[in-house]
Amino acid sequence: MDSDTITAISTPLGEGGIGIVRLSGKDAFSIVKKVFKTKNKELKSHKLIYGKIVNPEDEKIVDEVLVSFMSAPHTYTRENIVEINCHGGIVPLRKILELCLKQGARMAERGEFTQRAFLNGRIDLTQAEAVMDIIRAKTDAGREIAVSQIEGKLYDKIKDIKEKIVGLLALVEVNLDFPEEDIEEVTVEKIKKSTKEIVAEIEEILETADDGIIFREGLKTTIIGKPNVGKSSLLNALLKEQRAIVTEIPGTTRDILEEVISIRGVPLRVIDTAGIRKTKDVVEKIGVERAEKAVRESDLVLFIVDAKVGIEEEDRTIMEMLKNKKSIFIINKIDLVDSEKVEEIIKKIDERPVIKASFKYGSGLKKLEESILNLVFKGEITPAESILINNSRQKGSLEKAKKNISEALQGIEEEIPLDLITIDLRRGWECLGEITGEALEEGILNKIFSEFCIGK
Ligand SMILES: Nc1nc2c(ncn2[C@@H]2O[C@H](COP(=O)(O)OP(=O)(O)OP(=O)(O)O)[C@@H](O)[C@H]2O)c(=O)[nH]1
Ligand SMILES: [Mg+2]
Repeated sequence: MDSDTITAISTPLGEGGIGIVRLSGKDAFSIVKKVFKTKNKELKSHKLIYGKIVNPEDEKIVDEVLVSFMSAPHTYTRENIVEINCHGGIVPLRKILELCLKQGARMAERGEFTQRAFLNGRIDLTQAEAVMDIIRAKTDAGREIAVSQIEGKLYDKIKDIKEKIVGLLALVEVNLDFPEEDIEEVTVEKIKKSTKEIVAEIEEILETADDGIIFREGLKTTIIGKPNVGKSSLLNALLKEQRAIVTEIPGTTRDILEEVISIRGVPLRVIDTAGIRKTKDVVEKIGVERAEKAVRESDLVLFIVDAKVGIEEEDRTIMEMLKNKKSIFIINKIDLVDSEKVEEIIKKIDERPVIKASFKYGSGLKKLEESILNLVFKGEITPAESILINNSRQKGSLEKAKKNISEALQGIEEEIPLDLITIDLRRGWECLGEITGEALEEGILNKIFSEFCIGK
């Protein structure tokens, strides 16, 4: 356990009513006492105390503040914590941070406060990850899943499965110690049954994992098409604001533009791209390359053609790009043509959902939203309360656990000696420990926490 005292500015840098400098560690109190002047005789724990931060070198007042001293262990990190509430400007915050550093604190790494909460055993890794998920939640459903993880819903479930595996291992031991015929038959049946149950329980959690990941990370959705078909008009219509520049000049959008929207609580990271065409213009060319890259990396593609122009050479190239992608085909500007022309275009495309739209006038949006949800959730959005897992790391470890325990099950069915089966069971147990963080190496843990924000 690190015993030094860390500090950081915990509020976003910018102008705000209040800004907070936070410290955690055994010297947090003594460091702040050197720079904090108050008329209060007693610095009661978990109370806000009014006073001033004063530079000990020149006795000048830095800012008027409210300070809370929080004694271990009932704190976020389980260490002594001090939070200095000053005025929310970059200069006072930096000055106070600097004073704390001069008095012996060390600059905190990203996520280091939460990492200490984890290392000191106050929370497990799923709860630590959920802290960041709340901060970064894109929709209310995403927040709800994170809150249930902070409450320990996933942790409890994993702990429960791990205990069942321990029970299983004990059963196997009994069988190995008393190998008389009759006991063996009974216990082998029992072992088989509970191994099956464990695999089923893991499968059940995995079922909603992909939906959980979408709620946390957002569905990466790229709008693509030739220049001038109405891509930016679609982005604006989804956002209900004039975010992207729309003009009648083909090649208006030069770079990719990303915005988050929510469709019935499902966050979509919608990317507007430069129109795909062969071009000699250097800037536009880079834009086209970025558009192609965005398509490769996206979960869903919205492919637009102009009803008046129909399908051309470039559209076929795009369709080729979309072969193994979830995509929706959109015929836009239907206000400019008659329905026969639209039907003609539909005949020329392969199967995929088709939407007829006129984004300039807001029509086709409802159908498009439905079509997106159908494609991603097969019609039914998983309710947030039934989702336990919401990130790829957790999913990966759970899949490994499932694989090991399924191998154990197969071994039992093939009547492989039971002592060999315990190896797979133990491995499965370890994979579950990766989810809660007990069985992870320091390097991996550091990497996870380095993705947190500063001051958390
Ligand atoms: N009539 C009609 N015009 C539309 C519709 N949607 C977009 N437009 C017009 O088509 C032109 C191009 O629209 P944009 O949204 O800028 O098209 P884009 O695909 O983003 O174009 P680039 O950025 O150049 O690739 C603008 O003049 C829009 O007003 C529509 O549904 N009907
Ligand atoms: Mg555009």
